[in-house]
Amino acid sequence: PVRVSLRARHRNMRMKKMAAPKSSSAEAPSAEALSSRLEELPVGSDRIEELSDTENEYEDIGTITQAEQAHIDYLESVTIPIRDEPETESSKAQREAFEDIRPFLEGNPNDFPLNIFGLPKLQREKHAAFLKSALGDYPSKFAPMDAARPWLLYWSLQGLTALGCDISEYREQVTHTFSMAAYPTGGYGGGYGQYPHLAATYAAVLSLTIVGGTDAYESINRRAMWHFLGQMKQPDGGFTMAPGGEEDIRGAYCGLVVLSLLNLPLSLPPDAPARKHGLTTFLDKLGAWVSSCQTFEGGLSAAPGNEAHGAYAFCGLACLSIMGPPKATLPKHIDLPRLIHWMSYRQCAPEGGYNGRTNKLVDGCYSHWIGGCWALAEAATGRALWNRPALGRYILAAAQFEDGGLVDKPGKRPDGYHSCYNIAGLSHVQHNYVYDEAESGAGSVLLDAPWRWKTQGRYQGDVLWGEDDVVGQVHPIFVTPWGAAEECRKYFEAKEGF
Ligand code: FPP
Ligand code: K
Repeated sequence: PVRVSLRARHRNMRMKKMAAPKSSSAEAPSAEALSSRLEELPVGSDRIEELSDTENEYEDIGTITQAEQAHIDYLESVTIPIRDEPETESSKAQREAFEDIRPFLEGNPNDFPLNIFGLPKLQREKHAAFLKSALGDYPSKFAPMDAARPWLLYWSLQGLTALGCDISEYREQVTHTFSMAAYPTGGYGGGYGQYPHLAATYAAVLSLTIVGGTDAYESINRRAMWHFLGQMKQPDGGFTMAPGGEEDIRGAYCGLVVLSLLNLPLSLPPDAPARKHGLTTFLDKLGAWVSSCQTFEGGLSAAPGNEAHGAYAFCGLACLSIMGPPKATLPKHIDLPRLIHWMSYRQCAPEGGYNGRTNKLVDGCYSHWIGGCWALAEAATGRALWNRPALGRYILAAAQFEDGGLVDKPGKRPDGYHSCYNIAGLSHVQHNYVYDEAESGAGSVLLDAPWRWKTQGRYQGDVLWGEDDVVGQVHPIFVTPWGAAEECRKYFEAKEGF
């Protein structure tokens, strides 16, 4: 393997303020010089090469904490995976992406204020301002996003609450927006008059859950929702995303989220087409259907026969974790050793963030899609195999956009999606959740597994973030602020019938 050494330049940045470089000749090699040296390395060789020797560049600052040392050790130990002989589009993209990311791992190109570990601080105010700007009216260039409006609201609301912002001022507007997007025969579309879709429905129900309150809850037509979901349930056990639409694992997850949050009956409505095929409940054949999405790689795909992908893995694991205790449903339907193997290989070195699938690039959104899988897998296996500080480091150092909002990777523009899921990922890194059988779930036995999670303090390993960089707790299944989903479910449990 070609080994490159990343120096803990974050720490050096801090030193720089205190002590000038010894001489200008000791300046760190430029990024261009580094990449040309990387080019010169014999491809596929097993030579170990130290590329960036900036160790003696600055005065030492003396004592460093254990956490700082762990950070430095990490930077110095990471190895770029073997580069295969043939240059391919993927290998080229990987190399170019790494060169874009590298300066952010080694330094602080955005000139953000640094935390005590030498990493950029969480730019809370800037991100909040960015997310707030996505609530309200949109400029005309947003027209192609019209069908995704529920998502825009959800990403902003979820991101803002995780940043600690009070979103109650949006409650009325959000309730009004979704009362217009509700389809008369059930479910939500992107806006007034649009056909219903399970993704829009998921984002709408979660948004209403986040703002909470009787008006928001009561704006949901649960009886019509039950009928709509009954139309989505397929004879083979899965769910389509829309009437006549594609059947994929998003449907299985979104469908169960809505059933569980709104405490809807598990039996299929009388008019559900799947009844003609002998199915009687929403759970019939579902575990086996999700199981058939696990691929030879160990991850889960959108539908049987497709490629394993992080976003679909989360949907599948979360769906199973709604069906019952993860300790029971995951081993029953998933080959866990294979899954864990695949998940652990999604964490990119030396970037620290996750990619979504084999041979693809790190992207901040997988901080949630894969990062969020670990608590679920851990509830089933008792073990997690991920480097939480490394992911936190990618998010803080490489995924924060200079002017606010978070990104896929340096060089990309921020958006609500990447902001929401980077922040959720940071939350998964920082907080522990455990599934507790003894924890009183919801009063009802219907899909009560998601209500048995409890928070269990902060990550106890080496941290790279200070108090200022800690985001809020997020429900591991619903991806809503801790407590909001519980409120919603309780409200509907207290109601008789629809
Ligand atoms: C690959 O895109 C991405 C997908 C194939 C789908 C991802 C799906 C989601 C993010 C959402 C699913 C969840 C719900 C709840 C609806 P790409 O090829 O651009 O990215 P890649 O190179 O990282 O794979
Ligand atoms: K992508």
